[in-house]
Amino acid sequence: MPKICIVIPCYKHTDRIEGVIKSLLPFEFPIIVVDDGNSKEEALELYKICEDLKDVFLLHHDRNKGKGASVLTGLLFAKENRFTHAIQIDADGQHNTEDIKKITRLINENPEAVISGSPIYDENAPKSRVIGRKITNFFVKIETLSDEIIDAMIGFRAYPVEKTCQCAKSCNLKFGMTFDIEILVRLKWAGTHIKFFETRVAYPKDGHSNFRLSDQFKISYIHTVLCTLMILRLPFVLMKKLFTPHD
Ligand SMILES: Nc1nc2c(ncn2[C@@H]2O[C@H](COP(=O)(O)OP(=O)(O)OP(=O)(O)O)[C@@H](O)[C@H]2O)c(=O)[nH]1
Ligand SMILES: [Mg+2]
Repeated sequence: MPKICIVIPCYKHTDRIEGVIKSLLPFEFPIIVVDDGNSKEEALELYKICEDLKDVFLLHHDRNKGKGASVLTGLLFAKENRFTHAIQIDADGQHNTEDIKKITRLINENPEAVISGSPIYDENAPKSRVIGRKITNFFVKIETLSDEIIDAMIGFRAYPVEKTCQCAKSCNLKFGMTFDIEILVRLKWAGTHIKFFETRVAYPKDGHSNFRLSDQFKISYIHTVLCTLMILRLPFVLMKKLFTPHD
């Protein structure tokens, strides 16, 4: 029986996270909020939001470490507390929390898999981000030699905790905005299946994004690394394909 929790990385989204947490409470999953080195005022705000809520845990980074590091802090806490699955969701209210029901069903049906959103954007989604995602998803198909991964960037997904912590530990992962892409590719390389569900992603006009142009460069770098590793892995992948008996 899966034991599920929710992980919310939070940096500069204290104005939005309360609504996200409130909409998640009815699902009765413990919620782990990671304060990623926010300012004192924002950290205090987060503390006030979380303090009286049952089963809401607030973890701190003493400095800003990046989205991936925040997710991993949440995952390690989930592991220590024997959760089998952690649902990652952004703090900025862009994701449709109602879809937690779909995720829960998919976790129960596929306990070994990663369950990931396949985004349906609203009309406000910046063109640059939509195109950037398409490029990333194209490279991910090459890196994994598969079309199983429909979207590698969404921050709304469920991880099998043990396997994901092990995968993150065994490779020298980057922990910023490239984490979502890299962990998915590496989990796929490790033989993990990834199941997708369609989910709306909203871009409210007054929303705040931490995504910077520098993140786009870091994403290009991570694809260079992953493509190179793919080429190095290629002989082993082909050998495995050749020598695995088919029925
Ligand atoms: N960018 C960024 N986000 C962080 C960091 N630490 C935690 N986060 C959280 O990671 C999530 C994603 O951040 P966003 O800035 O919304 O990035 P995004 O959703 O990929 O980008 P948009 O599609 O433009 O919203 C949010 O919950 C942030 O609060 C950090 O150092 N940088
Ligand atoms: Mg966002």
